[in-house]
Amino acid sequence: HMEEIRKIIHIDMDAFYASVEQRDNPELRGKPVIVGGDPHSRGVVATCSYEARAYGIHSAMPAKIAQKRCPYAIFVRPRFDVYREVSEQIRDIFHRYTDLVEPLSLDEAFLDVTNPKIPIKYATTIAKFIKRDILIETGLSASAGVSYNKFLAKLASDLDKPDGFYCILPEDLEQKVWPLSIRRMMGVGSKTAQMLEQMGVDTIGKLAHMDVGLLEHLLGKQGIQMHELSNGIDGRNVEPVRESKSVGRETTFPQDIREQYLLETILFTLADDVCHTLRSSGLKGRTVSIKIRYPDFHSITRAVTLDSYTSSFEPVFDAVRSLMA
Ligand code: TTP
Repeated sequence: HMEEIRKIIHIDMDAFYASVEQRDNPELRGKPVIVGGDPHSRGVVATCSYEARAYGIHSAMPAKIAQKRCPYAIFVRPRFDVYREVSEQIRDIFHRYTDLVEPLSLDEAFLDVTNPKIPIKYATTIAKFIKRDILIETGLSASAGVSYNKFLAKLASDLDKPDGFYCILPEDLEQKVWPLSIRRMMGVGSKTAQMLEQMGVDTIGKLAHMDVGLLEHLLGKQGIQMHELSNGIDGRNVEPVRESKSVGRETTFPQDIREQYLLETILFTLADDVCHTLRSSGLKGRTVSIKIRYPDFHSITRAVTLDSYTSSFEPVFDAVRSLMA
């Protein structure tokens, strides 16, 4: 029998942290605002206002570089409590329309409105209601993407930012999606993108027309999935309660640390913290990974999968230590 066509909405707040700061402090409105760490030490940009983006500033950029690009930018520290509050407000709004809500982060969620709580015929109408509710109740703007699967809904919410509204129907794939850069695809990292671009595959459309066997040969299972996504096929459901997949801790030092024993001491504390969290939440994990960031801000990760699930310090720290070595 034919599968019912689903109606999926993806909502993403615009320049989330920065918009909250501009909302709460009128002096910041209309100005380049950077939320994040200190440019005089090793702060990183969490996000920035659209005014700051005009200078080429973006998330994860060292604050020092951001300040060079825009000396008049205003730096503010994040206020996570306020962001969490707004996050709860928007989640309450989502739940007026459906309980099939899958939050991806504080400011972003998928909604399945195939059978909404309120009898509204069009998903596009619901998306507009949600945007309106968010604006009236939080004073903030969001972008909405509407489509028939998660991949396309998320893609859509990004195509008309800020205050965006974009809908992709099955018949729109060729015209609206295929001309887009493969870099817009979720799950395509810059290395994969580079490799594909070198083969001349720079758009989602070209990816859709690639031989799936070749893609599998190049990228394994991920290649098959990318081929499906680019052809508008994505069976993933909106999953209302997401179990946490990982527990982690990280820290940034005020000065570079190179001495292995010092790094081990710090990893010891971080690993101990992680194991405490695991135990107090009744969780266990099997894959241990570490991330190291170098003075030039490039980072590497290494992971190992243990034979069994654990929340005990010893096997975790053993793994951490050999990964660092
Ligand atoms: P995003 O939704 O990725 O970005 P954004 O809301 O700031 O801007 P856009 O309008 O382009 O969607 O991230 C949401 C929040 O998460 C962001 O406001 C700050 C935080 N964040 C970080 O702290 N570090 C990061 O590297 C990123 C990408 C986001």
